[in-house]
Amino acid sequence: MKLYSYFRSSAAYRARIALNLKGIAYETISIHLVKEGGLNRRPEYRAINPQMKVPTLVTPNGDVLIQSLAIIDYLDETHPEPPLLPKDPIARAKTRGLAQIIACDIHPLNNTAPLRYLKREMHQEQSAIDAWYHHWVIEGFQAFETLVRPGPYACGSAVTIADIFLVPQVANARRLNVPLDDFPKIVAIDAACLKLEAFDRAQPLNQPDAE
Ligand SMILES: N[C@@H](CCC(=O)N[C@@H](CS)C(=O)NCC(=O)O)C(=O)O
Repeated sequence: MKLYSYFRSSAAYRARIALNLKGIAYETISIHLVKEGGLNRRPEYRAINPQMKVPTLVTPNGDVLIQSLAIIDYLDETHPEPPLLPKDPIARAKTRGLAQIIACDIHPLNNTAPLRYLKREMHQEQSAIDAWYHHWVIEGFQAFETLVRPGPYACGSAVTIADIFLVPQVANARRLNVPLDDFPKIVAIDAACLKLEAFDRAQPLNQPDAE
């Protein structure tokens, strides 16, 4: 498989964790999201992923998959071990709910494209952009923190998509100096996950394109 990735992209980080958990070998193709206004905006990459975001996964058959959640679902369906969701429908829905706090309600407001728009098109000061970033992370993390009981992972003794989505968001929050003192359960889950080789190997600084 081929993964179009950028070391700092938390959405690509999710896909890297899932690939590692499943033991799937993959080639990383780095797409620099900052250099020259973002190499993801070049026509060559747009032809692969019209949304011009990472990650993009290319399967051995040449199928091109976009969106980290869809990619992770595909990996889970085609490589069922270890499962990334519990079997029980209620537990599955709760696990998906946790992952979606991050995927749907934190990350879309806070990733490169909206932050760049706030700066360039809305002419906001960096301090206002930082406040925006912190606000949405803290609001989402407050809900996540209330809903979990580390066991040691977000949904018990097995890693799930809730962990796969949480750990990259925590890395981003740390990079942007969001205080995590009010989130001891999140910090504990993050630490438990990062002890696993699959998470550690997926970390931004362990990527071939890390700067
Ligand atoms: N919902 C998408 C989000 C993908 C996304 O926003 N990726 C960011 C990096 S984390 C990106 O490629 N941004 C570049 C841009 O939009 O210009 C997913 O889960 O895959």
